[in-house]
Amino acid sequence: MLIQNSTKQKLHRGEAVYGCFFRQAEPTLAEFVAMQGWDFLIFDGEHGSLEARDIEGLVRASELHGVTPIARVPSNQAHVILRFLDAGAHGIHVPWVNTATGAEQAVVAAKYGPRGQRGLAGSRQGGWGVTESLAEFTARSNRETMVIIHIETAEAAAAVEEYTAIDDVDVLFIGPTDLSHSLGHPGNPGHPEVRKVMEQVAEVVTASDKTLGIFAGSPAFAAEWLDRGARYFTAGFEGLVKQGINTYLTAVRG
Ligand code: 3PY
Ligand code: MG
Repeated sequence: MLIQNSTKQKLHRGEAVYGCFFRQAEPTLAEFVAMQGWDFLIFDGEHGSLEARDIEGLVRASELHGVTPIARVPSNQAHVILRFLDAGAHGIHVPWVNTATGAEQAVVAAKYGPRGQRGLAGSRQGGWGVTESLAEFTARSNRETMVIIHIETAEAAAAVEEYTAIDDVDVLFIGPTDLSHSLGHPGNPGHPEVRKVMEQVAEVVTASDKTLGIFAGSPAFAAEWLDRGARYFTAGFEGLVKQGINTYLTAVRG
């Protein structure tokens, strides 16, 4: 299968995209989740135990239903990013890069030359060299692979202007939970100080050519940030299941 990133295409058309974090090493469950109509799924190798070897089956489940498979990698180290992308992910979420230099390192690890230095071999992402030549694949992969960088510490938020200058970063993504912790209000992203920093980040990103992304566990929060210019939204699988179960049990028990 030739990698084609429908989420990236939608963002280029200015459309909003919606995805879901997923951290179970269960391709069948991932397939069911993919069938619900998401633009993308993010397989979580940070706050989850997913390894590159788990990603392959999850990517297949996603591709089967035209949903963009993205991996949240545990760090920006080149050998880590390489394994998640080679397993077939169409993009990476990179958490906890607190400097623009760290973000640039992630881009270099994710892209082939001349932009980057990703290690080249016939891997799953490139159809093992069967579907097209490696030369064609490197160009395609550079075009289709997305890089999403988290802004989730006070240090990163203060440097956001520098992040907007990095070529080939597609999305600058606010992580409200880590940011709340970093700003001294753990687990309270609604605190006015946290809100203020998120709004400052949003202003800088929306004035640049990068897409603003944010974790939005509720439709109301997503709608508010759509108005603020965000176009890349994520929710979490467990949070949505919890809401569904609570709504059901509350209704049936009166
Ligand atoms: C955060 O809120 O810290 C995130 O990383 C969202 O996924
Ligand atoms: Mg985070």
